[in-house]
Amino acid sequence: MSEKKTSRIIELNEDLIENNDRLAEQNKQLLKKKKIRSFDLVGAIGAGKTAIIENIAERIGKDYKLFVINGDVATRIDADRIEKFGVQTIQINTGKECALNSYHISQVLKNYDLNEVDIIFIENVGNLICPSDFILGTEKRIVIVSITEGPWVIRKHPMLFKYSDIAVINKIDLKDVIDVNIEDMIKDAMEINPKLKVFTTSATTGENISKLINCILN
Ligand SMILES: Nc1nc2c(ncn2[C@@H]2O[C@H](COP(=O)(O)OP(=O)(O)OP(=O)(O)O)[C@@H](O)[C@H]2O)c(=O)[nH]1
Ligand SMILES: [Mg+2]
Repeated sequence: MSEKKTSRIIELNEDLIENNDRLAEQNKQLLKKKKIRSFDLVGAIGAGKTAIIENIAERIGKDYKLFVINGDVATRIDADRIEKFGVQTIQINTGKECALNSYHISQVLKNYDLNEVDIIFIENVGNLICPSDFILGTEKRIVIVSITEGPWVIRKHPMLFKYSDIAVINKIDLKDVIDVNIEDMIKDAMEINPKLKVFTTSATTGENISKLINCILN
């Protein structure tokens, strides 16, 4: 590829990220104005993002009005799962894109009546790489991995851990059948970002989910 072409691609990417950041800031201000708390959940395919939101909906859905945005390449399987808990959802299908961006969220904020909403959870497309470039304007970001992704998953994907506020290591109910040292995974996360609040959970048994919810609500 010629030098000229390469630099044009880099410029375009920078523009894309700058525009995304600008719109994310607008989303943040709007959410603040409406007094809506907001969290985006990022993580690998199948790490348990939807399962954790299901747990949260079950436990606090009666006390808080929740609104969930589910991002997936295709289908509305996740949104349907969450709606079973009486929570309003929007499923965004990104097609060829591997992450949600702040434009997707701005469209939801613009087109839906969120006046009664207390907390928005945004489940990003299952992917440990793409979402790191595209902030959405939420108050906090939660990165979710599970022990079945192998002991090195955190070290191999430092960016999302660097830019998240809370980290969840899920599926700890499988610790006796998976050869992984959970303490080492916690250490890996803390080394990348010492400010991270790290939780080890099981969305299946519910272990430590209430601790995670306390952290989210406080
Ligand atoms: N054993 C066990 N299974 C879990 C746990 N959490 C989720 N699962 C299972 O893992 C599979 C994937 O869970 P999901 O919640 O769909 O994962 P996800 O991160 O939302 O996946 P995508 O949206 O496809 O990226 C499902 O079969 C869940 O039942 C857990 O803590 N322990
Ligand atoms: Mg999901």
